[in-house]
Amino acid sequence: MRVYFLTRFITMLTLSIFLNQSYVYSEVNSERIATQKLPFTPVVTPNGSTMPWTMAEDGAKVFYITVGPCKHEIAPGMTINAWCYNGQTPGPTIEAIEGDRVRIFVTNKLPEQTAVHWHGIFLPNGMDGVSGLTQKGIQPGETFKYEFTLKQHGTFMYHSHGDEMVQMGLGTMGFFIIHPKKEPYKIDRDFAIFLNEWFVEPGTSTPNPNIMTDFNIFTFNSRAFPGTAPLVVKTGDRVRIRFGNVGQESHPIHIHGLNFKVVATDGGDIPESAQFPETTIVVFPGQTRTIEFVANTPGDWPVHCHRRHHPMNAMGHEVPNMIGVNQDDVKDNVRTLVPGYMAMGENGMDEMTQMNMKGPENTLRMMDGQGQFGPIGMGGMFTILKVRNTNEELKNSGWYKNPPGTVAESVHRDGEKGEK
Ligand SMILES: [Cu+2]
Repeated sequence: MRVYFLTRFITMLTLSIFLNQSYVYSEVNSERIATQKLPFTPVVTPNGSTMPWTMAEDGAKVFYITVGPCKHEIAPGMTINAWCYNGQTPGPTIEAIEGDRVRIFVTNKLPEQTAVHWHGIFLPNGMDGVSGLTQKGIQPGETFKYEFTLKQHGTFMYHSHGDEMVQMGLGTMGFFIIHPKKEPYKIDRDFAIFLNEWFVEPGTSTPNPNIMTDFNIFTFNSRAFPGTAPLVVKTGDRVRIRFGNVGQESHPIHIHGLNFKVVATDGGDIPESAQFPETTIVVFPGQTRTIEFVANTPGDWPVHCHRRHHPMNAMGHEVPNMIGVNQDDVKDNVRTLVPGYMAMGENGMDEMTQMNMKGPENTLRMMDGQGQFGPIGMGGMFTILKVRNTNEELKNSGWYKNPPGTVAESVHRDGEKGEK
């Protein structure tokens, strides 16, 4: 039976205001959003959106995907020419329920052929979305129909399978989440985060997909800090985060202040007896990893990739190592040619953050973001898990108000406070 409720839309709208995210329903207007009484907690794709669907007469859930070029903001101050699903990278998250029949129309507005692969999903071979092998390529201007019944649950992905280097390298990826018919336990907050890396020559705006190893922009849902939306949860919430990766690199994602369990991969659920506590989960290309934890301790906790260059923005790879090198003489000599020249890197790169140095056009500073105690000195794959005690605090998700006496501070060596 067809059931249309506005609840889902209102929930998404509330969440979007809550997390300062924009939800774009490009193909279907809000009155046509088809929802049903949800047997699950809806997934939030920070900085992204959920794909709307309609129900066909025969009960199939119908989704429309248009793949084509789009402008995408990595963070304020940097916009790239990407290839997107429904105008977004990652594409809107598809959510369905085990047992659903899905019918997905894919229209190609790229300048070359494509196909969409449904990563990890059990389906008839001809629906697998590999151009040339399992279907004809979708030519520019053509629309193809995919249709299959969902026989499993978990965190899966959709991405192009045809000129992958260019198409995925420019952003064609998205989550395909299948909820079980009945959740074994309630999850309070459910987030989905795509990991990716790009190479954008400083001063330009089109990612270079030919790059094999030397990337310079690292993103959560195609956004770099300080452009990443925070994950806002309430103390005691049972939180799920789903990570996906179809990039070139592996990303060890670390969360401060808590430990979590890896509960599922794109291969299925991990039995409870095989789960173990972790603080970092490595997500390799072609994998999804789903973690769960209870947010026990209020605060502003970093969530970031632990590769040292990945919570950073564009940096020059030809920067010489000047750590510990006295550059006073160099500085004076260069100043005769370039007035006001400053020698950098002698004491680390943090001074770049402190001095608010400006780089080339359309290029993010290497590290950025201002916290309540000063510059945060991060970029790239970095966001903040904001755990709050009360609904009031959740609404005004500013900086965490630390209880008096619980913040590290400057003291005398003998332990007394004050000027040293
Ligand atoms: Cu990384």
